[in-house]
Formats: sequence, structure tokens, C-alpha cells
Amino acid sequence: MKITDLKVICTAPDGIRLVVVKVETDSGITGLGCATFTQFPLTVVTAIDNYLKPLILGRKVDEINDTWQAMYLSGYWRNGPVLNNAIAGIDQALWDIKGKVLGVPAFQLFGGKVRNSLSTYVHVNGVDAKEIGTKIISLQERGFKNFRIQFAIPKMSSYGAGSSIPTKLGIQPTQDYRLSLSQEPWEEKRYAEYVVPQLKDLRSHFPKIGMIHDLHERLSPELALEFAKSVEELKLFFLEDPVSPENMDFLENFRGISTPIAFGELLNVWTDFSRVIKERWVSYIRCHLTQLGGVTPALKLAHLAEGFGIKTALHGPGDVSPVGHAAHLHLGLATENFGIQEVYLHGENSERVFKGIPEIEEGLLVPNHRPGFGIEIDEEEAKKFPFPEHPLNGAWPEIRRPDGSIIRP
Ligand code: GCO
Ligand code: MG
Repeated sequence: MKITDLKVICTAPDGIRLVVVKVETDSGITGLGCATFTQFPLTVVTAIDNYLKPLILGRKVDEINDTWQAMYLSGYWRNGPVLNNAIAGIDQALWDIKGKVLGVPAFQLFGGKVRNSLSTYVHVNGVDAKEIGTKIISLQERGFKNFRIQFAIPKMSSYGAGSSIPTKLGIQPTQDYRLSLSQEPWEEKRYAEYVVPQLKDLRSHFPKIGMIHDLHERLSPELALEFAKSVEELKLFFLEDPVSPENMDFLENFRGISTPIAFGELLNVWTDFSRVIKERWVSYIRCHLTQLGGVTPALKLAHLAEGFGIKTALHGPGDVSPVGHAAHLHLGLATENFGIQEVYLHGENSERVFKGIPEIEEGLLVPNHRPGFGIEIDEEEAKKFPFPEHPLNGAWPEIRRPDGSIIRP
């Protein structure tokens, strides 16, 4: 069976720029893969249409590893977000086709499932513990048990603190905060002084929930260390991205702190994790599937981490398409060291474009047992949701400190 065509589908049903690849074959069986680099989506389209498509047309669909290597090495220079997202879309689509050819769900291709469902966490945000508490209660009523908590600090550009939309599964924060051109100044000390007592207040009202907070590499390493120490008593599920990839070595200083650390959504290649894993600097690896180059490297990374007792917590925000979320589900079902899965509650427009979005029941992700990743796209519906206008076409506008210097977003 040969690859006969490749289509790149750009759509934004929930207002977030998504890129999905459709691989077609001479048997008529097709496969889908997520290639979403939501900040520079059009670069991925060019990489696929102009470079990877001519490279892989006519290849055998079942030579997934060989095709992955061919794509990975085709640019000589490698491991960037554009090429890896492009590769990821094609790679996942080939695994989807293999599942459909064999008539089995993708988790069967990864060695079969070791669990029947995945525990999840959802995003909640708000100005303070009171507002966030109300949202937690409404999501608890839907069965959710773990919450990623972010604060909208007055007069400060706060990560993860935008508006929220109602969905059939509960309230979901949007990503509009990320795209605003008028970002308030960022003050790291004020941030830490505001957030720690709010988290303590929340824990006092919700002693049993899984609490997650994402520092999003915005604090200087020393302050992030202090922050991790000051929330030790709260027994967080994990504290995310206390440092940036550029300061990865500083994670050595977190050794001995009981707050579990999660890290890695910004890392580009699975071998980048080897130091973090070998040193056991983290409890959870947070790879962004498409940033890594897809399902093929994500499987290798999960197995590498398993050998060191480190769990997976794949990056699953709204700028991963439902096709990518389906891959998270199948990988999590089949990997022994699965930890937790970040989920995004898709809006009704996404339900119109994507058929087979992974179901969440009582806060657990459950498979639909269809062949491959069990998800399809309605290309006519997808066309109804073109990328929204934005002066930077989706890139992240700069955020500055009071002294004018730029921070990592
Ligand atoms: C998370 C992430 C995301 C990123 C976003 C960037 O933990 O979910 O940090 O929210 O900021 O994916 O586009
Ligand atoms: Mg994060």
C-alpha cells in the first residue's frame, strides 16, 4: 500500500489555530495526524507541502520508522518546532492508517492497553481562590478530580488567565490572554506573593483535589525554587516548568523538595529529555507530542522514562487538535508509566468538525475502540472556521517587565 497524497487542513473551530494532516493511500484508506504549531501554523503548511510531501509520496505506508527518519534527516538541520510539527502530522497519520488496515485501535499497535481509561486534569482560572473555588465545584460535579490552577492578577499579564467558555463538559478557559497585543507588565515577585497565599486558601477549602500550578518558566530560577519550597505543604500533584529549557541544569537545586516537578513541553527532541530523566530531576515529563515529531518519538521517550520511574503527563492544551488529543489517549492507555493527561474541553464547533473526539466520563478519558485513533475530520465543516485575523498571525506578543525588558511568555 502506497502513499498517494497528503492534505494539510487548517481550521480554528474554537478560535485556536489548528493544523491537521490527512494522508491518502492507493487503497482508499486515509489517516489523520496533528501538526499544530499554533504560533506559526502557516510555516508548517509550507514545510509539508513544499518539502515533506515530495519526499514521501509513493512510499509504503507501513514503513513508519523509516519514513520518520527520512523526514527527520531531510533538512540536514533538524529539531525545530516547524519541521517537527510537520513530521508529527504525517507520522501520526501513518500509525492511524496501520490501525485501520489491521482493524485495531492504535493502542493495540503500541503493545495493547495496560489500563481502561486515563485520569485527567482540567484548567481553571480566576482572580482569586473564591472565584476559582466556584469553578472547581462545578467541574467536580462533572467528575473531575484534578485541576490546573492559574490566577488573573490585577494589572499584570498572567499566564493562563483569560476568559472562559461553557462546554458540554464544563467551563473551559480560552487562550485569548495569549494573543492580546496590550499585555500588562510582568512582576515576578508580586506574582509569587499573590499566588502562594491564594493556593494555600484553595487547599484549605479543597483538601483532597489534585492541584497543579504552571509557573510557565516565568520566574527566575532562584524565585521558582523559593516558590516550590513555599508550596511544599500543599502537596501539589505537580509544579510545572519552574525553569526554562535554557536553565534546565538548575533543576538540580530542586532535588529533595517534596513538590513533584513536571517539565518539558518546550523541549524539541526526545533525547533532550535524557539528561532530565537520567538525573531524575522531574517526576513527570510533559512532552508536546507534535513538538517532538509525533507518536514514534513519543513512544521511545515514554519507554526511556519508564526505566527511571518517571511518569508521563503529555502536554494537552487547546492548541493541540482533537486528533492530537486522541493520540494522547492511545499512548496513555498503552504506556505503563502513564501519570496524568491534561485535557481541553472542546466547544460545539469542534464537535462539528471532528467526529470521535475522545470522550470524558466522570473525569476519565475513555477510548471508543474504533480502528486507528478513532477520529475523523469533516473537511467541509473545517472550512467554515478559518484562522481568525491577528496582527501577528497567532504568534505570542511580547510581555515586558516594568523596566521594559521582555520575559519568556
Ligand atoms: C500548558 C501550556 C500551554 C502553553 C500553550 C502555548 O501547560 O498547557 O503551558 O498552555 O502555554 O500551549 O501555546
Ligand atoms: Mg505548561
